[in-house]
Amino acid sequence: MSSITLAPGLVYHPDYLDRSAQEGLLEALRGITRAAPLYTPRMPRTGKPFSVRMTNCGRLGWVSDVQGYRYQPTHPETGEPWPAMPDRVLRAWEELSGYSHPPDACLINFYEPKARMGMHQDKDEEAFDAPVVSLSLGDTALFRYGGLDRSDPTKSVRLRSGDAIVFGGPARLIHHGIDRLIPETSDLLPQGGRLNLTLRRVEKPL
Ligand code: MD3
Ligand code: FE
Repeated sequence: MSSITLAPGLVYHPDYLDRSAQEGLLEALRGITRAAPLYTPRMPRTGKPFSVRMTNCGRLGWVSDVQGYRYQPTHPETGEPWPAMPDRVLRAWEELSGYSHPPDACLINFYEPKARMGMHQDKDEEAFDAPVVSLSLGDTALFRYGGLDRSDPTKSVRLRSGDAIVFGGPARLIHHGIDRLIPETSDLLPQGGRLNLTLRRVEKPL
């Protein structure tokens, strides 16, 4: 398995999932979204809707509404517990994270062709010693990342279907976002668009 270190703590694994693994994971995600439907998160305070729709699997899920950002054990609309993480997702964490405890949260982001995600830091977790592992499925995304300071220079990488990328150590708190999708770059999702899974350890291990 090839991997490329893009910056200290930032490791890119192109083609981590082969086509049959991508299809298997997509099937598992269809089951998850039947039990825990994609919902439209809203910005804290303003209530402005995100262009990305979201759901989660695992013990904790990241949610955003007018009240704020947080992790919670239930779906914000159905009130049900989040579905379990698929085995292939747990295996990706074991193979890529280098962290000795399992993930407790997996955020699933769904991008329609015009969706984007502005530059931000992920800092709603307690365990900053754990990396974040991202898996991409579907159309290629232009991913942008910078540094710890909002004004640090940025670089872009194209994240393709099956790619994994890991942010740990000094890269754990960098600014990052998705500028846009590149249309018709994958036939995995019949209607186009992109799914991204972010695997995390939110709570500190005992
Ligand atoms: C760098 N998602 O859900 S994945 C997010 O493609 C998020 O949906 C994007 O940013 C997406 O928070 C980017 C790559 C990623 C994920 C988590 C990170 C990069 C990260 C956490 C810390 C630093
Ligand atoms: Fe993020």
